[in-house]
Amino acid sequence: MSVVGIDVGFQNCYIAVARSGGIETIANEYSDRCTPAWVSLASKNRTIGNAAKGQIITNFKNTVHGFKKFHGRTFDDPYVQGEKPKLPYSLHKLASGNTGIKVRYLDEDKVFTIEQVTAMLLTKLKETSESALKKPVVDCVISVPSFFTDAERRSVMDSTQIAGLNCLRLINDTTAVALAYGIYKQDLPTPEEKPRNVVFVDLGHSSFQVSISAFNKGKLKVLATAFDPYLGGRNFDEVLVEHFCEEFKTRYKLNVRENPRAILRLSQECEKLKKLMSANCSDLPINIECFMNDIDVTGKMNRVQFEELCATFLMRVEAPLKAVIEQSKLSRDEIYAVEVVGGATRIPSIKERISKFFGKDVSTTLNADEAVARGCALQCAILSPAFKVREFSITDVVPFPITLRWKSPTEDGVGECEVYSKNHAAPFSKVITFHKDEPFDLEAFYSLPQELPYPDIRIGHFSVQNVVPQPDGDSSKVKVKVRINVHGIFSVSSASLIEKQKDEGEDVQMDMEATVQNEGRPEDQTKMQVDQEGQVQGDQLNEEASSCSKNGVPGEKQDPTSGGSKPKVKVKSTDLPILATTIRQLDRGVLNDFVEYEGQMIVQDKLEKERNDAKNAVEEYVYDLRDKLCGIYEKYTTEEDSNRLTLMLEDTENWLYEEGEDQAKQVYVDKLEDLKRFAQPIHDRHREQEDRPRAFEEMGKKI
Ligand code: ATP
Ligand code: K
Ligand code: MG
Repeated sequence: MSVVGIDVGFQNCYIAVARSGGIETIANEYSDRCTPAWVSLASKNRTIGNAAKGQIITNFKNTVHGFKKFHGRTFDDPYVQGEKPKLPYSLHKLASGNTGIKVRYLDEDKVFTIEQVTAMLLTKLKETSESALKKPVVDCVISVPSFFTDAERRSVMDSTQIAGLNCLRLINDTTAVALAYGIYKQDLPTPEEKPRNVVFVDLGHSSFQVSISAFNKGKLKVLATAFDPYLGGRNFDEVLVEHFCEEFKTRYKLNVRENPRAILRLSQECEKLKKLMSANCSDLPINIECFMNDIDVTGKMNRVQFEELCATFLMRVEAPLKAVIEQSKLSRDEIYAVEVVGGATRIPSIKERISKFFGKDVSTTLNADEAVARGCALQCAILSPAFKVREFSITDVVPFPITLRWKSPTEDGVGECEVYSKNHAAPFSKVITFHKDEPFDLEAFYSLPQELPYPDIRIGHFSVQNVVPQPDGDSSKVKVKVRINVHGIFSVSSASLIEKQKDEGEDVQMDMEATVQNEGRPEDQTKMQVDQEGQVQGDQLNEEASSCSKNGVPGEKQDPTSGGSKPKVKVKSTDLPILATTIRQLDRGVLNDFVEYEGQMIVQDKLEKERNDAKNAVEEYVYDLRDKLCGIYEKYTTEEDSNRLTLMLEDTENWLYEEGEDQAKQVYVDKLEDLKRFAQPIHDRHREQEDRPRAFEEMGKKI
């Protein structure tokens, strides 16, 4: 069983794994611990991560990045529409209304869903983990922004499945950081003492997240989260790009906006400049050679100018800080520390603002880039029976309040109940009691549209089926269980019909196991496994009877078993099927096709890699042999042979650039064999000579 934590960032991904020595962040094949969230599609294969980023200038139309926030969003979503003109690749409206990505792949026009694109990235991260751990990786924990809605989380879960991963938990970025902070702390207050309250701030490339967690020995409880889903390092890059576009227009008469390649190069340079400005106050240069129309451009900027240009974005830092402290109901002097992570918190002005707001220096004790991944790996280790780790329980929160609505015989025709308030503990199950005499529908939606990061408030539609009246004609009591699972995803997880029966003495055990006809969602399986094994310590999977039905539907009966004097009634409970339709959800059949297709693409990439390796082997052999012919092999070959071989090498080299450029693997293998066969006698003669003096030496020693 693998223990792997993955931080899938908008720009940068990190992987942490558990090995015998503890949790460590691992490097990819470029010895880089950061794998860029880039995927490049081409006529023969895909390249993912560092190599994909290298394709941006040459293959920009098919090199996909900045896609993380297309999860769970429709093509018409204002954010998606706002991004569209800024992207070098094309977006496409899928039949479902969801956002697709249109590229050329294997010389065909292809539209990939966002789930597939993220799955490609996950495939790469999976492979990187596998080569580090030297074993197959399936189980993992993956981070998502705390403000991700159900649709976004379900979409990410689908990606994990396409990539062949079993995600044990989707954990919120700032919660992962809190875990990485708390688990090794030896001096946390005991459970009886007042908790230690710590603020966690994560400013990444695309978003800003803040949370406050209360720590006691062995546990953390998130008190509140707040965010600006649209504030991140990229905003600062964009301001710089805008500035230099204007400047280059006046100074060089260049219309940079019209040239996607130029924009991409300028963005890269602006990001570098931004980072340099975090460490320097003085004027810093930006130089790009042959920028457009063979013109070299230069410019400069200093930190003061930068802060002026970015003032509106810098100002946005405060609102989430304010929101989080208000929601936590703590005063600022009850905050023990403010821990900052995420690349963009390195901007001095951001740190200053955070520190000014809380009236204390910010702490940077955690690794700003790797803390999220480490937290994910720690959570995975806690969930894994294969790994011993200190017990640590995590209680997270619900970011957006959730309401259930149903038809009711009241005046306005609807009953409504807010089942999860903002910052309600999660994961969490509740049981709601209804009194119904026929099947009924429950509509789940987010109660506060203004808080959501996108306009669609719907979560899903749940039909509770097979509801019948009691034999005496009364309506039946229906217990509906709703829950927010470990991934932070809402569902109506089960329902049962409670039948009154004549008193026969004893109470019948209530059977709470219901069938959910929702095509076996993977997270349910995971969750169940987690429940059974009792691995999630203190994850509040409590049942809590809600008084919704009483308040929401006047005239409905009180629960007969909840009265003061217990009436002698025997109850029988029957599971009711639930038909669930969650919005923007990939069809399960389609998902299975994607799993298969991802497998095919992996094979294709592997074959292409082997083909390239075979080609490279020919090329290397040519260079190597040519060197040797004028060097160590010179003595062992006749001039005639040497000339023939040199000619052969020259031919092969030319061939590699011409018709040999793009051949099947076997063609290269055969070519290499031909060369080797011809050169073998020379090689052998050289070996023989080399070995002879050594043999004499050996003999000499013996004598
Ligand atoms: P998100 O969390 O939004 O999904 P991410 O996790 O990919 O994104 P990070 O890796 O935390 O983002 O941060 C990347 C951002 O941090 C980029 O905008 C990058 O330019 C910025 N950044 C990194 N180092 C510095 C620095 N020294 N000064 C300023 N900005 C920096
Ligand atoms: K990251
Ligand atoms: Mg991040």
